Amino acid sequence: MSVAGPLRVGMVGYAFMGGVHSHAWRSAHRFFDLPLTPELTALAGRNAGAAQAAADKMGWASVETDWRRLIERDDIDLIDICTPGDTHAEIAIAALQAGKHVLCEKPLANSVAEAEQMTQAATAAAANGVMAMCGFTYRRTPALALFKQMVDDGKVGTIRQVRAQYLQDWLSDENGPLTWRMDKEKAGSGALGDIGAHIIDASQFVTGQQITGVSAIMETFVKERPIGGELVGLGGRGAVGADVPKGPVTVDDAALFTARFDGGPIGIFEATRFALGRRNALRLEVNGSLGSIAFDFEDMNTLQYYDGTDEPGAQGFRRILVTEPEHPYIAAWWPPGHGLGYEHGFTHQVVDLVNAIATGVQPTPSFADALKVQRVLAAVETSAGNYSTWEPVPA
Ligand code: SOE
Repeated sequence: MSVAGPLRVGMVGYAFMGGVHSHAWRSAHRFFDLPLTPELTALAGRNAGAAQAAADKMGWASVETDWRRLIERDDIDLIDICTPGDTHAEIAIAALQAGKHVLCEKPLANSVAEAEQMTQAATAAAANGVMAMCGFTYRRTPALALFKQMVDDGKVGTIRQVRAQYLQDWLSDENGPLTWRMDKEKAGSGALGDIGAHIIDASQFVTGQQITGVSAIMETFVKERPIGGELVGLGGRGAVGADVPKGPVTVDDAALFTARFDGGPIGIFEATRFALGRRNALRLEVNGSLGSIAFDFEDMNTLQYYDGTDEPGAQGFRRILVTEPEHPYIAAWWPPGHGLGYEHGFTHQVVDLVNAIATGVQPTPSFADALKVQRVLAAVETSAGNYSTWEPVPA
């Protein structure tokens, strides 16, 4: 266990993301040797009672009812933003200007303009050793990290095609309640920004290339939903029935687009919350001149690899069980074959962020990286609103 100095964290928000971030802050230094030991110093939430209950459950030492207090406190080094997208820019910019490191949930912002301002604040802060990182955690799933290593090692040769899907089904029930995630003002967009952002980031991460243009369609299948009712999970279960008042859904339920990358590949992307039976299928496949690699988060401890140079008659996809100590992040965990889960990506995110802060090296994905994702999101919306015309993504 590390005996390093502390990294005192203040977290804003305490729902699903707050829970998984808390787990990561609590556990990272218990498995990895870290140069700084995270301390769960304060949690901020507007409802004092609910925030205190969350802090007690998740292990936070104190509570504030205004996030600005976290930033004023001199016993806090890092602000972790786990709130809806409409608050990211204000909190992140204030924190960075006050000299606090920032970890911000994805997508970075609700608009390109906000993301640009956040990136400017991050660049200015970085000159003083203050770091900012965006939470595209799937990069830190060992199999996806191995995917990138194999592409970088030339295992697929020249990449020709990218196939990316993020399939969930928690909105399939039309009587599932209306939440902030279906409100454009709060969430920015629907499936596109929430989960499409992950596959945009993952595809740019593994290929090392940028998307240069898109042609898109988007759809909102259920245009209004019941207000209130008990939220179960993300909101798809525990439907509230047809006889309560309804409010408008102002975001997309599904977003599909084709894309071009700057190194030559073409790509096809699909983000939906209506793929009944697909609970959390983040899938990514790359086909190259020498081989193919495929990943599916519903089988997250494995990677499929097709080596086109194998001898004829012995060719076929091989299933790599990504649980060996040679694989990214695995040496700190369990013996081969025992497997990791969703939460471990967040723990690895803390590990990489803490190391970056201690060494003064910019962590990735930086706000500038997340701004590139934001530009793709904006281009998808523009194209979809314009009968799928080709929409260039500004470099
Ligand atoms: C909901 O779709 C969600 O919680 C996303 O917001 C997360 O980023 C993803 O990891 C799981 O699904």
